[in-house]
Amino acid sequence: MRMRECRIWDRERECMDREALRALQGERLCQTVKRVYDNVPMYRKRMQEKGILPDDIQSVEDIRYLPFTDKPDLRDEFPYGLFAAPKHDIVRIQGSSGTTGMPIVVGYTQNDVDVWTEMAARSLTMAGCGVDDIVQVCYGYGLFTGGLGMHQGASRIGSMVIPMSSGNTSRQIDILRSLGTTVLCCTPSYGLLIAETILEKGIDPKTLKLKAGTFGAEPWSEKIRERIETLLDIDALDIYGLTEMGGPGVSCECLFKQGMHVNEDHVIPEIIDPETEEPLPYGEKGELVFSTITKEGTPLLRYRTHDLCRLTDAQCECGRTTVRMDRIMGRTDDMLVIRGVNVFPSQIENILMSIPGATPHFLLTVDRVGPTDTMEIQVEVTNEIFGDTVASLQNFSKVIKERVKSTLGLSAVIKLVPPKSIPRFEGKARRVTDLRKL
Ligand code: DLL
Repeated sequence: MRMRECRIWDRERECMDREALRALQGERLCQTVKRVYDNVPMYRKRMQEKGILPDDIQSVEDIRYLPFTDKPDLRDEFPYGLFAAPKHDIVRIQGSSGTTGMPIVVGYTQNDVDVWTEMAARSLTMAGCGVDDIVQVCYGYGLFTGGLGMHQGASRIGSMVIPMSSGNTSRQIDILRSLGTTVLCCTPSYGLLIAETILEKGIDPKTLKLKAGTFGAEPWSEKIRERIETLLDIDALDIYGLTEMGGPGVSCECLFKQGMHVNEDHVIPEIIDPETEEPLPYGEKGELVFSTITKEGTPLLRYRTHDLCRLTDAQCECGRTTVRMDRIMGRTDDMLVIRGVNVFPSQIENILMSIPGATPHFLLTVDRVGPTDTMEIQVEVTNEIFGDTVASLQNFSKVIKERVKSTLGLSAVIKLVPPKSIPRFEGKARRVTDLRKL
């Protein structure tokens, strides 16, 4: 840590006595269970199938009796099936990729937006952010929660916000220099690209005002942290979140960098064995599961994130009492995070199936060139397409490229390959090669 004051946004909540916190969680969990039982047919049915009534849930320990929720549930109930508040109380929709082409969406009441804003404000405060800071938000603004989430959090603190959104690195750097940005918010790979471009441009980082960055939305490593911190002379902190839980700020690192503090007064984290679904004790690696306990719009019980992680309740030196989570160690499913965008191989299959002449046989190679993720898709095409002129083939790959771009928001190199050239799999198809070394 660069000898800076360790600020806390909401001392009363973030440093709460753990017994009192457990009691508060229990109370809020009971309210949430009642809310979903009364308002969400899927939860009522699942609880009835398990033979549980809302009154059977009395404390946070009883969470283990509740049913799980998973991404396909959000897709099956798309768009409004899981809403637990009347539509006229919903003031915001955010969303992300589902496992097929269909996005998942969650609804926020004004209170949900406020809670999410508080969580982001807490996170930025962990990075030392205050009213005098200038926060450059280079996450995308839109259905993705990164841009708006960090924007709202910084505004709540009273910092000066620069809503840059992602892309156009040269312009990002011009703004960062000329406006004197002190806190950067983006994916770690974009943070690294900005840092390396600053160096390439011959700018001395010491002449910049930057002091910290909160980087998240994709996995990264201590090596990348060290590189960003060294190149920019800042504190680089990990921030975690997911659309289904509200967005960025579900947890974030403080300046001690010993894991991300989970905002346990709003979500209850659990680690389960992904196979047996049994809860695991603190310290053991397993799948991270969250229950929302203050959400009104789309409350979710025991949501399986498919992120592999570990929790600890050891006291942190910063004074916060909340449970901390390790860096995300991998996934239990095939979801990839490419340039901060969640990508399921099944989405690519769906795209290809929708283009006559393309087949569902493809191989996806993800790599990292410098700090930037690259994506190449080899697509097997039919005889008719493959026998066509070079110009037609170029045109055909352009169609696929554009469809990938418009569906995933990502550019890919498309390589067309002859019929039957891509291996067929008898077991689980292995369509993805991830060459990135984090
Ligand atoms: O990525 C929200 C976010 C925005 C978090 C900005 C942090 C900063 P989704 O698009 O729904 O939401 O993706 C959620 O991204 O389940 C993880 O697999 C991955 N992820 C998010 N943060 C981290 C992180 C946003 N710090 C999915 N480390 C999650 C590793 C992360 N993976």
